[in-house]
Amino acid sequence: MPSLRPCRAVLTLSLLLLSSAPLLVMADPLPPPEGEVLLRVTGNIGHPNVGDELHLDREMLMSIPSRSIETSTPWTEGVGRFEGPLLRALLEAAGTQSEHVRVQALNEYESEVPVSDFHDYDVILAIKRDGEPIEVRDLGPMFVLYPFDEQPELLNETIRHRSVWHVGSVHVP
Ligand SMILES: Nc1nc2c(c(=O)[nH]1)N[C@H]1C(S)=C(S)[C@@H](COP(=O)(O)O)O[C@H]1N2
Ligand SMILES: [Mo]
Repeated sequence: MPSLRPCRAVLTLSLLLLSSAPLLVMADPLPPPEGEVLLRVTGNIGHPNVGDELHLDREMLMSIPSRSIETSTPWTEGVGRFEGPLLRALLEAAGTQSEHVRVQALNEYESEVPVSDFHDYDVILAIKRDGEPIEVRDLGPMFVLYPFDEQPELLNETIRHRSVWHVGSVHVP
């Protein structure tokens, strides 16, 4: 009966869509960290790996889409080659929706950063300088780095306040 064909097609299509839907919605959640936890993403996140938080060790941080930025900064000497995960990729890995995040330092300094910055600029959590880990007595273990030399308009007070050093956690409201 030809009139049944569209029904079967619709049924087949629905089954296909249903079976592939979870893949479209959920990125692979990251496994719990094995090494020392350097960063915690807390609050409203869709992909936690320890309780309701996302904990990352150095290896996991380096596995997130990253880039290398050659730049000078107001806080470091000369031009460095800084490397680390892109903040927009980190938030994607954590599964966040919010328009702002609070980047928190180990020493209690914190700053609210609009997520739009991470799409407008290649902002990274710099975790290496010239191939070497960044010591806590410098700006480490990680600091928020905007590509200052590529976009000199970033050298202003607002962006300096968002350039958190000694980052330990990111809170998603
Ligand atoms: N961990 C940490 N990060 C920080 C700060 C801080 O006190 N602690 N100060 C912020 C502020 S307010 C500014 S302006 C710059 C500091 O830049 P400056 O002191 O070299 O002007 O770093 C930002 N990042
Ligand atoms: Mo400041």
